[in-house]
Amino acid sequence: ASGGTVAAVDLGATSGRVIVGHVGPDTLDAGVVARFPNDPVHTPDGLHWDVLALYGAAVGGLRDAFRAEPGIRSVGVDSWAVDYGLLRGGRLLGNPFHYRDARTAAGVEAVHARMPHAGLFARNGLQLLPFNTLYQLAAEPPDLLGFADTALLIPDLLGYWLTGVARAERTNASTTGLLRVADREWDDDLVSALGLPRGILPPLISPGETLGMLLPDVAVSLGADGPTAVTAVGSHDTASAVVAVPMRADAAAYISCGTWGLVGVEVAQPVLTADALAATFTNEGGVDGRVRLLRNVMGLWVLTETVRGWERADGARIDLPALLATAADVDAARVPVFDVDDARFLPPGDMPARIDAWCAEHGVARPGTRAEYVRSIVESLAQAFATTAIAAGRLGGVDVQTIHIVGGGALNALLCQRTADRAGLPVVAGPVEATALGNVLVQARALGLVAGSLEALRDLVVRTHEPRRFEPRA
Ligand code: LFR
Repeated sequence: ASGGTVAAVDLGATSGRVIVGHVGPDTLDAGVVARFPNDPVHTPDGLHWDVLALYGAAVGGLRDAFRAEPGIRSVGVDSWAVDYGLLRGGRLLGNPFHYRDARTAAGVEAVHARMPHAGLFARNGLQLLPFNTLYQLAAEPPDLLGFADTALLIPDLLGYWLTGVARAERTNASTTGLLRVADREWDDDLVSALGLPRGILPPLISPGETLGMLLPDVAVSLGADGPTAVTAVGSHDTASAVVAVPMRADAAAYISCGTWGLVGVEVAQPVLTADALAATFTNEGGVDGRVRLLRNVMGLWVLTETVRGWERADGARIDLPALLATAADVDAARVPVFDVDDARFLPPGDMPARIDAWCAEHGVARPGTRAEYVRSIVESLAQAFATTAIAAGRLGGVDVQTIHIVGGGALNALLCQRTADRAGLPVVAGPVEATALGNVLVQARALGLVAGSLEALRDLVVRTHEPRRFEPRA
């Protein structure tokens, strides 16, 4: 056979999609068959994901996929990282919390009282993000943790519902903070030092391994008429995205730009130096044991949350491309460049007011019009992207000659151009659906539809997806 078909479920923080991928030695295409919103829900106890709605929508999308392509032999699931469901006897014990929920602050304190961040970094290699799973678990009521028998990250939870097999996929498990950076196995000593129950952490599985076959009822409900596997992929969405960056890893930095801007380089070994710690970099687990040396930059969240607030105030939708076009006409020298990574921008809320407060504290004039706010956000993101991409190269020993931008941010021409300008380096934008393509590619390789290293997979992306290039301007 010269090609085959797989399905990918990709859940993002604002929307999810189901993709059908066709892969062969010279073919790689991914078509979105279903798109659905991911609307977090506020209840008095906090901010939650509606994980049953997400699973229902994923199943509905997979049904569409099987109807369109009866030949699908494998399904892979990826999502954002760190969040999890607790189960007992196979039953979900509550709605998973959203990582932007404020409850994690207490967890950070509790964990650092037992082990300061520098000690953690040496073991798990992670940037201090207050929502890393270990802090969330430390913020759970102890009786609830004691009652649970299993914790599953979001893609693992969906995989469990599809197959009945409970595993922790390694790239995503690396974001929990409980995996040793040295060998990517559960850090039993750390788990016990933090007083967390080791028994809730399931056995690990690596991308490319088979999680299991669809449960019979699920297969019937999806209309799958042949045996269909759920294949472990880089289930951390960023890990899948990095697979499909059409880069030469020894000469490029990447930005996976969606809700977050994940800015970094790919290296063979973790970088655990004092410099990396001070620069707040992370060493997340990549597909094929690669290391994603990157930093979480606040990303398009600041822009989308700003626009969401305006839409609520106006009671009407805003045309974002039109707004970006007016922002492109604003003189960049007139708008403030603020620190997008300031912790005040993490929770949902009034972004323009927070930008104003930041400007007041730093003695700079705040933006005036909506177009100026948008331009200020774009300039600030571009500055953070440029600085971080260059720092990533320095820390990782990569001679960065090109910056790749993949994900939804690749559609934002102003952001791509200003990142190129501020870095003094060319930006190569696309593919927009890198995460889905990375998910599809890892499944395809597991099925034998394509072969080789990540370099071979990236070469297929290069041959099938024309990027858009932005040269730096003075
Ligand atoms: C991007 C992402 C980031 C992770 C953040 C929270 O979608 O997965 O990599 O830090 O979401 O899970």
